[in-house]
Amino acid sequence: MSYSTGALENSPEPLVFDVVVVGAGFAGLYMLHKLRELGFTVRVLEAASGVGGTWFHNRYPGARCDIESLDYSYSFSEELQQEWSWSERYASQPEILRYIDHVAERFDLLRDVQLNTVVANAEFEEHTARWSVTTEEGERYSARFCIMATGVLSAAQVPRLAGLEEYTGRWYHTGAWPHERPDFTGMRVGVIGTGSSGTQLIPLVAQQAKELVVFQRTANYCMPAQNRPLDANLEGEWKTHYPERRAFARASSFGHNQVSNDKKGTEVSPLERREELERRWDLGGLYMMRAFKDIMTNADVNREAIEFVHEKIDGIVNDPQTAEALKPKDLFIGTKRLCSGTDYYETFNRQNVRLVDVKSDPIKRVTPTGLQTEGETFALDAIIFATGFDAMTGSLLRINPTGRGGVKLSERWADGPRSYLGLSISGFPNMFVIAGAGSPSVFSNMVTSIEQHVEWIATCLLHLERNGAACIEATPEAEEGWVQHVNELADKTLYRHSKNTWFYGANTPGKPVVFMPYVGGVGRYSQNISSIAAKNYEGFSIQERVDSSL
Ligand code: NA7
Repeated sequence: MSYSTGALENSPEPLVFDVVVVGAGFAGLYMLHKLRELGFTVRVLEAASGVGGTWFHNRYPGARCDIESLDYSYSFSEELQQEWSWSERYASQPEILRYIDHVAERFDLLRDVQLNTVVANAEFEEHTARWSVTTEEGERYSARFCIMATGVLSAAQVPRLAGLEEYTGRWYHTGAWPHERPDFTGMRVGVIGTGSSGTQLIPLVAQQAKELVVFQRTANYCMPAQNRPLDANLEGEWKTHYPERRAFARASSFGHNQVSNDKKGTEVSPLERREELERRWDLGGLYMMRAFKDIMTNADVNREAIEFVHEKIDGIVNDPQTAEALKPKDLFIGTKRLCSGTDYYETFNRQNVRLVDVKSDPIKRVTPTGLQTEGETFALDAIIFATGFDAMTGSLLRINPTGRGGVKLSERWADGPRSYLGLSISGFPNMFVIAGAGSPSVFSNMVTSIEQHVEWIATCLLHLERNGAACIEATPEAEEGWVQHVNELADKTLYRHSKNTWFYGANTPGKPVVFMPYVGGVGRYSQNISSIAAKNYEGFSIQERVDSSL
């Protein structure tokens, strides 16, 4: 292995590493740990002033994971999982960030993480077969491998609303929330967006604000999270059986231990279906997605779940007109990311909360003192954009790496993201993407999928080193085959009927509408990538090293 040492920090020469990792969230930190263990020199470049990625930035009130905390945690260290205790069934953002900070400290990761460093450019130099990475400050890095741990929900999107520059109140985006927590007490607040972030935030802001106006374009299904303090017996049981629990998650469809019903909705009686839906509502959060084996493939079964949730909304929300507006229309349940919240629908019974349907009365502009729809003007002291992200590809395209032949990723992806296994892109040798488009990613427990990718990439890099290889690159044919496979799987589901979602990139103006995640399941995906590695990296071309000094 060529152990290159970093050059002096102030040198005009590029700093030299085996690997540059972009991003210090769950993915980048574990990648660093794993590669360092194997003897590679690594530098992690992170734009933020702290580690944590998505969990560093999404500090809005109510921000919480929708996967149970015992599952949503690293499995790579038995000591770590034994010593850490979660306080709630679903961890809040501050607790997850404390956990990530703890991991960074415990494994002495920070010494190889460079914070406050925005990557401006990443370019593959064909003559050296190395990546040249440049930061906004003009620092240069040279590395054999460039690993993009840039996150899938990291590129926050504020809609381009006329008049926003002249707005005299305070405005925020949930995905770039300030560290000093804003206090909305006594204020008139507008929230735009009713996805996962909006539905988590709205009940808490409603408790503070004098008036809260929720601007809803598309109603979404919000399941009660049924969050509660973590049961000590449950934690004990998990800690005794962590290896089995983790193995189960890795072989499962979604990368966690949530129990899926292996019966199809069509196999059971209407009464049993109703009981199962009720049970899933009580289990809370994403459990509804696993109510029946065919809930995401059979329209009738899905519709029954929709009717069930509509009835729940009617039962909770006092004002029939508001209840009606909160019911998603023409949207199969789960095809837009299901929300998991606490007291979301109940919040609309408060006297200080009003729902405005901006599909029928669209937002026209921001005024200096509030917001104007086609039909009404709202005075607002603060506006919160819970308007989501340029998901899955946004953070990578903002860097817009350059591959072979000077081709930019934005050119390569002009018709939508294409990759082999969601890990590698043809024409971009020695570059890997963690949890990228084309992998289970957002359709899974992200930590499970991240660990799977990190371990696969680490094994691959070791393989290349041991075999004296200079470059690995997905072949165009393998990439084409994988893209087709990802699309074929998605086309068998109800997702194809709801293309107006971030899964398809439809929430980002100008983005090609292409289904991005792999829906085949974490276990199946894992078998795929392992067998590809075992077959000497089938679908990749591996080039010998010509000059051993490279
Ligand atoms: P989402 O799920 O993309 O939700 C964004 C919301 O903002 C959604 O309701 C959008 O309505 C709405 N939106 C976006 N732009 C506008 C404009 N211009 N006007 C009105 N409403 C708008 O983002 P989240 O942050 O809530 O969640 C992202 C993921 O993070 C989530 O799925 C979890 O995996 C964690 P639309 O539906 O587009 O009509």
